[in-house]
Amino acid sequence: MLNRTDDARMAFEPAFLEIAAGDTVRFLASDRGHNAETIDGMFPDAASAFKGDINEEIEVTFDVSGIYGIKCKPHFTMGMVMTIAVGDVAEVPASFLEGRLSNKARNRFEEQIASGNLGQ
Ligand SMILES: [Cu+2]
Repeated sequence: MLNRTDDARMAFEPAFLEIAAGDTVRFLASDRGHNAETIDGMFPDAASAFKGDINEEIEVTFDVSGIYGIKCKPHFTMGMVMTIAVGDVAEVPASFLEGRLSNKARNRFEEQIASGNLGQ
């Protein structure tokens, strides 16, 4: 969770992560004023939502394969989002980007999906 990366303001780094089912991700509060939480409708049905507090470093174990959209709540509309692909994600479900998203968040998700070569 960063105020600035090499090419973005208010961003997660990395913005896209591919992990195996059962892996644990630690969200680092490298800069202050950010959090990490799931976005409703953007994670597998069988998985549970999670929500870190502002400035909280959380560890999340991803047991359910699929694709997850993560946001920083205060900077969501500014596009502070990341994508985590858990297990073998052959394709991003059509519903992934169907929810209400700001243009910046949508653009970043599209970039993240493209960087992962997941197809859509
Ligand atoms: Cu933030």
